[in-house]
Order: sequence, then structure tokens, then C-alpha cells
Amino acid sequence: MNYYKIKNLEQYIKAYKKSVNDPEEFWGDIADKNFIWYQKWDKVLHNDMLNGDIKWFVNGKLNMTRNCLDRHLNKRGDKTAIIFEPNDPNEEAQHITYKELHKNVCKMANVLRDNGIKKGDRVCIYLPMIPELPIALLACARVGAIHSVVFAGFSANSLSSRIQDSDCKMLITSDGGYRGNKTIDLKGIADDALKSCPSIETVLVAKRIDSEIHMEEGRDKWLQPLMDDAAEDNVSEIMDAEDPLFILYTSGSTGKPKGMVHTTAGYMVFTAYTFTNVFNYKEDDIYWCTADIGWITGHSYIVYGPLLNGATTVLFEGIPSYPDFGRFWDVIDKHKVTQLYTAPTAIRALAKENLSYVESHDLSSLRVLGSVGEPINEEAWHWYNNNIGKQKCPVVDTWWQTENGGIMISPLPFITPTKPTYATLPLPGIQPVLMNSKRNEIENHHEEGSLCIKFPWPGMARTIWGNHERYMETYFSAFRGKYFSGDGALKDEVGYYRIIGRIDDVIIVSGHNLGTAPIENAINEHPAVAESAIVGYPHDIKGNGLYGYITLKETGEVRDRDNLRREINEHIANHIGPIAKLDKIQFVDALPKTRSGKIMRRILRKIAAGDFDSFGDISTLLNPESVDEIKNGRIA
Ligand code: 7RM
Repeated sequence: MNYYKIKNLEQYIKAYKKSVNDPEEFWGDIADKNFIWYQKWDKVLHNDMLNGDIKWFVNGKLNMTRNCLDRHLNKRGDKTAIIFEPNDPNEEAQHITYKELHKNVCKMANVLRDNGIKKGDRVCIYLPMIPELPIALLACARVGAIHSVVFAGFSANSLSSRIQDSDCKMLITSDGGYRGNKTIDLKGIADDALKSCPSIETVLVAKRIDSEIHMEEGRDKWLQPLMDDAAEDNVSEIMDAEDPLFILYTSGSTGKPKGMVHTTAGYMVFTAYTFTNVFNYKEDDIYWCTADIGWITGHSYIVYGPLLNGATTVLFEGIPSYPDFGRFWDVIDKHKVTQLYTAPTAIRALAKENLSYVESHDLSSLRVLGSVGEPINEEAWHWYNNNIGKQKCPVVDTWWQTENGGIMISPLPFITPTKPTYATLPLPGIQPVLMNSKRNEIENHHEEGSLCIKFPWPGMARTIWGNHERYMETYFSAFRGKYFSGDGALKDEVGYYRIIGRIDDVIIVSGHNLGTAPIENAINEHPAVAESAIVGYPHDIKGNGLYGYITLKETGEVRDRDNLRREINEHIANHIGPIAKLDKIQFVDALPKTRSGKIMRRILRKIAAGDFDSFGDISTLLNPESVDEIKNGRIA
């Protein structure tokens, strides 16, 4: 293990060059030296970006769980694989060793087989952050079933449409879940969803909150008794390198969610490689990623990446604000966490609170800090660096997407420099390129363009479940032969990447293409502005008008709203051009955001258009109450 660890700048440069000059040898070598295979591949890469037909480790045979578990048993059998930190700090944490995890995964794999699950079947997993969740993922991988995890904050509607889209045969859920001082009725929501999911034959129910729930005769089974009775021996299924490992749904800018399909070998190699390098992983580390396994970050950097490396990974059931805003710092102190990987939205929320929440805990175990999910603003970066890392822990601003499988652009701690608001350099194997609107590669420094990747990498999603055309259309049609990320970025004078934000949110105003991100960035430069979101709305003359939702900084100073509107528009006119001036500006208390901190533009677009009927699913919002406030204050 760890033949693939980059130890210094020279090695990074060497690895990067090799990965570009001879990608097959580069990845083939990593795959060969760090994993166990039933059978090696015939060819490292089948590369047809024009048709979106990518295969890695062609004809290789393996099982993911043998790489995550079995092979660690000799050396690390008694090492903790998972530290489960419950929602309630007074409930004892669980330390699950590699041996125990292996045993439980084998048992659950047998339960799945006994309940009719075979290689290739889809299993939906709708669980809170409890040990059964990673065990369920791994049990699926062991028997060759394709898992589709649906975040336990999603509504019945979202759950059922995801189950339907991939024809899941089984659902694994729980009686409920804890979230701060609330409980969530997961089984009730699942029952609702299943009214329109005829493909589901069996529901396995884990017990977490001991609530009274309905058990459907002939369909629903308690998981624990089945686990108790299950055999401990399980022979893992032999999987092809390109057999799907999982489907994970990600929202598109329009239409229904896309079921991104990740396959076995490439995803394994890529998550393991990026984990060890981006987090400067060492054998005795206690690594904590605060994401939910319901998102890609949790799949890749709570479960697969860490376990492939034989690491100890923290599974946190709770939220940052419970029982108080010191919970993260308490968990770090308690378990002596060495790496913290979290999102800017959490950092900003915690930075607002009194510093005494931080200062009352010993954070000296920390070595590396990570950020993911959205651009991290300079203020939040410095707060994180100064108060959490005490300027001793490199802050890795990691750029990547559900579609990518793993981290694409990021500093490497202690090896390459960090720079606030920059994700900096591509990892070896990743070939980013910035494209301008004429579809040419941008050579100039500080010129914004579309962030594309011009060569395949092992972790890339291979298709959208049941809809390869949409995959082609979304990712491979804007720039011929290149993967288009949908993000805008620029490069500084030394080649560091700065991610600006989504650019697929383009609005055509009087025939001009306007990206919302650059306008928002301009608005945010106004000293009174905290955050902004721009959407288009139907306009008689211009085709589309621009509607801005703006939150203001809490300075206590009362400002004349009309004056502010004038100043903001003047600023936009100066920075982008008069064409980008906003037609309507609504000051709001908060923007509707998903739990990973992304603004839900879909809702803002509807409100701007005066269409209050169908907001679609707002159950994934962090702050659903913001919607009514915005609706009531709409500018007609
Ligand atoms: C991992 C994840 C993907 C989108 C992506 C970006 C944004 C993520 C960063 C970032 C700036 C970052 N997957 N994004 N990380 N923007 N800097 N470090 O979040 O599929 O849920 O989202 O998130 O816009 O396209 S995701």
C-alpha cells in the first residue's frame, strides 16, 4: 500500500508529467501496486471522449470490499475502521474494528442474498448516518448489487422518483433518525414513497429511534434479527472493472435528477489515490469528513477512499449546532481528529458564533483542513486557517463534482502551496483546460472561461442511468471531445485555478448571454452586500429581465433601500456593463439553500416569474422557511 503517495514537490511534478505523457502506464502502475484483483486488465484505458465511451482497466476482475476490508484483516484487523459519533454526545461512541466491519458486511451481504438480491440488482438505501449505512453500501458492493443512496433529508417524492428511475428491488431504511433535538420519521416517509414504487419487493428496517412504525406484512423486515441469524462467511462476487458500483442522483439545472453511474475499478483507484494524497494520510490518523453519505463527498471520502487505505474514518450522526455550536470542536478534541473535511457553508455558520466555542477545545491533533462544495470566500478561508488550523494546518480547497467521483483540483498539504479562494493545481491524472465562448483554449492569465477536462480519469461517471443521450448532451456536447464541468474558472499567473461558480445558469438578455455568477460576484463586492442570487424572468422587451435577490451584511446601519439599489446597479454597470443591470432587486433575509450550501435557483426563478404553484421538492432545503418570506416580498 501507499506506493502512490506523493512525498514532495519534485514527485508531484514528476507524477503529473508522467500522468499526461503516459496515462495508461501511470494509472496502470497505481492500480497494479495498490489493490488486489481476481484478474488483471487487458488494457488500462479505452478512450473515446467523442462518444462518451470510457472504460478503465478493461476486463479486470475484482471486488471492492476485498480491497476495503478483507485485505486489511491480517495487518489491521483490530484497528478501528469506523468511529461512530452519535447525535447525542452523551451516547457512547462506537469503535468498529476492521474485523467487526468485515463480519457485519459479510452478514448483511448474506441477508441481501437470502432476500433475493443478485449481481446487478439495484438497492435503494435511505438511512441516517448510523453504522448500518456504510455497512449497507459495502454489503451491496460485496454481492455486486448497485447501491443508490438517497439522502435521508429528501422527501417521499424525491425518494420515490429515484427508486422508480432505477427500478430498485429493495429499500434499506430505518424506523427514524436523530437530527439535533428532533427526530425524523424515515419509515413514514418511505411508506409514502413506496405507494408508487411497485419494483420494491423487500424493505429492510434498521432500528434507531425505537418509534412505533407500520410494518407492511410480506414486505417489511427488521434488519437486526436477520443479521443475528446470518452466517459470517461470505464469498464476494467477482465483478468486472466496469460493472456499476453505484448510482447517485444529482440535480440538474432543469428537469429530473440525473442518476450518475460510477463503475467499480476506476472509482476504487481514483478515490483511494486522491484520499491518501489530498489529506496527507498517515496510518495512525483519525480522519473526519462531516458530509452525509447521501452525497458524493460521503461516498468517496467517508466510506470508500478511507477504507481502501485502511484508515480510521469518523461517522458523525449529528449537526454542527447541537447541543451547541461547539460540537465540531468537541468531536475533534474527543477523538483527536487529524483531518477535518467540511463545507464553506458550515465554516461560515460556525464563524458567526462566539470564538469561545472554539477556544474551549483542544484542536492540536489537527494536521490538515479541507473544504468542498462551493467556492470558499476569503473571509471564511482565513477564519478556518487562523482559528481552527492555528495557521499550522494547510487548508485544501478541493474542487470536484458528483460526476467526477473524486477530487480533481486541490493543493497537496505540505507539498504544493495554498492560496485563499484558489483550488490551485490539478491532481496527477487530471488535465483541466479553460475554454472561451469561441470554443478556443484560453491562454491568458486571469481570463475567465468554462472549466473542461480534456482527458479521461478513472473516477469519472460513465453514463446517466438509463439515459446516455442526456449524459452526452450535458457533459460532452458543449466542447467537442472534452468533458464540460458547468463551472467557470480562471488561472492566475502561476497556473493556479480559481473556481468562480456555475456558468450553466446563463440568461439571455436582449440577445446577450449573461452568466449569473459574474454578476453576483460584482454585486457581492458592494460593501453592504452579504450574498446575492440572480435569476432571469420573462420580460416583454428584453426577452429576459434580471431579478436579484440580495442579503445584506448585519452592520446595524440603516440604509435607504432605493439608494442601495442605485449603487448596486451602478457597480454592475461599471464592472460588467449596463446590460447586466438588474431590473428588480429584492432584499431578503436569507436565500434558499440546500444542505450543502447551494442556492436553489429553481425556486427563485419561479418566484421571480410570479409562479407560486409548483416549487417542486423543497424538502432538501436547509431553510425552507426562507421561501415564504421571499414569496411575500416579491417585486411585481
Ligand atoms: C463535491 C461536490 C459540484 C459543484 C461544482 C462546483 C461546486 C464543489 C468546490 C466548488 C468551488 C470548490 N459535488 N464546488 N467544490 N466550487 N470550489 N472547492 O460538491 O456534485 O454536489 O457539486 O459544487 O460548482 O460543480 S456536487
